[in-house]
Amino acid sequence: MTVMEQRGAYRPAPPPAWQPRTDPAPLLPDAEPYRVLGTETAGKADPGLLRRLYAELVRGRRYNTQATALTKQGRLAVYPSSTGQEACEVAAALALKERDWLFPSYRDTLAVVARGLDPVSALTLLRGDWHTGYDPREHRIAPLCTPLATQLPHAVGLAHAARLKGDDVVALAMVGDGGTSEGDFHEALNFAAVWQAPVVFLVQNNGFAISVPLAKQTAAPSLAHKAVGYGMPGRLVDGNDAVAMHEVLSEAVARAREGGGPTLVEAVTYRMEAHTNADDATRYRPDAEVDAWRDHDPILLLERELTERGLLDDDIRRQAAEDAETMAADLRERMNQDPLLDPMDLFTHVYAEQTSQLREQAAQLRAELEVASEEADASEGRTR
Ligand SMILES: Cc1ncc(C[n+]2csc(CCOP(=O)(O)OP(=O)(O)O)c2C)c(N)n1
Ligand SMILES: [Mg+2]
Repeated sequence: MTVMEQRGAYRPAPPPAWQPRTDPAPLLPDAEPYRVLGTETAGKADPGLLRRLYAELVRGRRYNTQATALTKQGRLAVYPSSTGQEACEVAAALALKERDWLFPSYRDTLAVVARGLDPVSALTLLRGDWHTGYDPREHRIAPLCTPLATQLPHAVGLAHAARLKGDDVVALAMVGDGGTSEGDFHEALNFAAVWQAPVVFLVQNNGFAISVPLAKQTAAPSLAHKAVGYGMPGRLVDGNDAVAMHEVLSEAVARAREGGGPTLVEAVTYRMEAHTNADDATRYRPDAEVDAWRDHDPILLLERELTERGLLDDDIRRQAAEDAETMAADLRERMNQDPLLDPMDLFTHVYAEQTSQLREQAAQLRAELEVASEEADASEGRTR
């Protein structure tokens, strides 16, 4: 008799009264994105924080326009602008303490700069260099990650390890709406919840994964709802409301630090520019949709609040604009210098010990570089 023929062998015993393992109700996100700006609670926000956020948003926007200009001048290979998403970027950086870790995606240059990294170093990878441009350990910022969502399990691993060692460290990992369809997203959230790791997952739902709109990405009620399936709280926030973002992320970081486990935060925002300078967004979305979001611009929302409370005068505006301009001028100037790159570095850190294939490829490149340099010498009349 086969196993399948043993009828009854697989028949489950009558179930005991079933109970959910966790009450899902407290994990559910709000029905509407959480907002502070434009509501009564905004009046309670600390003026110092509002001004700090304002200065950072203005600086961030200027960084985006400057970096985009550098792509046109051939100084940057590619730039994924976060214009329109500055509130998410800045809030992510400000919610963390120095000892915490940030795990950014390729779109999160602003978060990295707002955390204090040199604006030029933050562009090293996008400039076409092989390495990340900074020491992740020194700054506690993982490399800007191009493969979607692979930074998420790394963040969980780091946070879990820190907890095992007794280090009071939280990891905040950033990912896009498209990235939530990756297996790595699932694995990271599952491990984080099972281990109660001190991690905050920030999904910036900017409406698109290149040309794919959210409706074609998921049938979930919201991306924040996905949290419930893993057993962690989901928070739905207006991603253009810098104060709401700062509050929700700070709360999630504090909860993680106190041993309360991970949180999934979905920031509802909009990608105002194309996916990168190499993309033409007019081919897949109407201008009217983009224009509708201009009234909900993160800088505009904050300016309204500051003005209403008498916290924004011409001097403060001018000062923020001037600081942003100084940063942009410095970025422009330093990015206009040719970087000193040794193409042979490509092979240096791939493996601790080079494989025979790598040695072969390195030898081939060395020979090609030698020929190129001889030809350059010959054409300029130099003798060797
Ligand atoms: C594993 C993997 N698959 C595919 C890609 C190609 N790719 C680069 S960006 C992108 C869209 C990602 O969209 P989203 O996660 O919403 O982030 P956004 O660009 O909107 O910030 C895709 C599919 C990739 N980088 N990595
Ligand atoms: Mg997206």
